[in-house]
Amino acid sequence: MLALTDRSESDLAMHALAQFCIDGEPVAAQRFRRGHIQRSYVAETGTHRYLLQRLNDQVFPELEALSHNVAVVTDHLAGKGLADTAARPVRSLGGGLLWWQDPGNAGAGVWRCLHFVDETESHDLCDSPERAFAAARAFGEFQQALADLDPGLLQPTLPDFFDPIVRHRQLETARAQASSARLDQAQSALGFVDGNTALIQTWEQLVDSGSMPDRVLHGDTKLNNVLFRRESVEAVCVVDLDTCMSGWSGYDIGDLVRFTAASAPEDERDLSKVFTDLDLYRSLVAGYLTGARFLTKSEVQAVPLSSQIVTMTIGMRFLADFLNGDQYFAIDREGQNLDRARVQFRLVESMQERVQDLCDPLPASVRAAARELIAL
Ligand code: GN1
Ligand code: MG
Repeated sequence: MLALTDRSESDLAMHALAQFCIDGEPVAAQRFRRGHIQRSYVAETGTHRYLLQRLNDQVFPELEALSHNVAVVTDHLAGKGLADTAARPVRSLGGGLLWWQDPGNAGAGVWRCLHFVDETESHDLCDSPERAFAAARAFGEFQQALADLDPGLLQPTLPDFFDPIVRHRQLETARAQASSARLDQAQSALGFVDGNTALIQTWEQLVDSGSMPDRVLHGDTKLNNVLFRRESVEAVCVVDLDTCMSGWSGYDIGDLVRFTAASAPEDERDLSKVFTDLDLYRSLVAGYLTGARFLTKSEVQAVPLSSQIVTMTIGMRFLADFLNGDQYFAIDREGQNLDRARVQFRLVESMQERVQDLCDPLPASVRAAARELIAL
């Protein structure tokens, strides 16, 4: 028998699986490459499959708060008979917590277990307007189901996570501390941010106007956080509740547009391939408004602005991380975070080129106000 510290991480995943309320005995686990933050494994017993995640406690030092938020959200869904709207967490043995840590071996990590949703697949690129519609409706319905949940019940696990002003400030700090080699490489990306601070100010004015209520957000509405029935455009459920927190509803639709209407992968190197696809955008807006029926007029009219500001914000986060030496987002190659940032800025530019078209899919009653908002 190997000492825990000698085990490979997939053995640790199997060991961790046995600490949760599962059906059967763990028999195998293998790495499942998804996301930039947590490390995931698919682990099986003879009869069931589970998703085991080794939690990144650098990013989420408040594990109780993270677990609390997931429990509040999934319990709320279950209370409405909607437990299958999101991937279901499995409680640990004894403690009933949604995570487990070996008390005798802190180096073996902190683990979480979820039911694996069989016969599904995820997509990194959107292949049709139908898929865009289905993904957006799934996230809209998720928000709808949580619209009567008091956002104050969720803890701010990642303070200021969605705030473009704070993200801009963090980028400036990273710029001030970066090596000259990285600064040189990042020059044009930084120039884009410097030339677009008006966008951040517009967002600030909107929030200051007090018209944006606090909502429970999913907070990471990428297309690949929706599971689709295999070889179909049927959305089965949403996954990754790590960033469920209180925030501005526009964040979720904005992130959805950023990722799902993009013509190319998040880290595409050839920027000539990158643009925001307006057909996909139209389907996203239609799907989202079909699902999220609670939205006020002010929130709906902010959709085009949200799409730009969230894309800009995540671009600033990638860029800050590149300048900081890639400490936050996992990378497979040098320069990947800079490429990710450049793609986001190219997407913002592409939205700005067609800025009035972004208002067309909105209901006629808010179109004029939406145009005014982006013209600010
Ligand atoms: C991270 O790890 P993943 O892919 O679930 C990040 C999101 C970013 C996203 C960009 C906790 O999500 O905020 O939008 O990368 N999650 C966290 O792809 O920072
Ligand atoms: Mg995530």
